[in-house]
Amino acid sequence: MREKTLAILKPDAVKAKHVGEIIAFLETEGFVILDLKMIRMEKEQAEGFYAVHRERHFFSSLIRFMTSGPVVAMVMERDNAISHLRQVMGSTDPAQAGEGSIRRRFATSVEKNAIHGSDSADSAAFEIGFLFPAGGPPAN
Ligand code: 3AN
Repeated sequence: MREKTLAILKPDAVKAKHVGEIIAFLETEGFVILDLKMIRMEKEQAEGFYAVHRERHFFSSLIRFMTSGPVVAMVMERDNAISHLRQVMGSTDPAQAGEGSIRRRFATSVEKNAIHGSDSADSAAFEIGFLFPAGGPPAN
């Protein structure tokens, strides 16, 4: 099924200059980039985005990390985009992430794990609307 998902290249990936390599890899995996922007998340924005994790022990650290530098947010489309992105990202913990996965290659810890990807259709709809409320660039 053709679907959309939301990816964020996190502050660690941007700082390490892995943006180009990660995007090139995602394109070779068949993802089409529909919208993309670099932003520095505000604290309130990051808290809203990660609201489902509010009660987790790592929440305040996660918010501090996600607001520590610019990130690249992207809306991407592909067949089974949500599950395929999760597959090519690899596990949250880079030590558990599969060979060749983005996190295995670029993450340095469970927190500084290079990329975020929506984990369900509901999260994808929420996250795309949250970061791209205007609904995408004009067609030409
Ligand atoms: P994923 O990003 O693989 O969906 P989640 O949704 O469990 O993982 O966690 C969201 C984010 O919170 C992760 N990408 C990571 O940056 C951070 N995180 C998750 N677990 C931990 C942890 N145990 N310690 C620190 N940060 C964590």
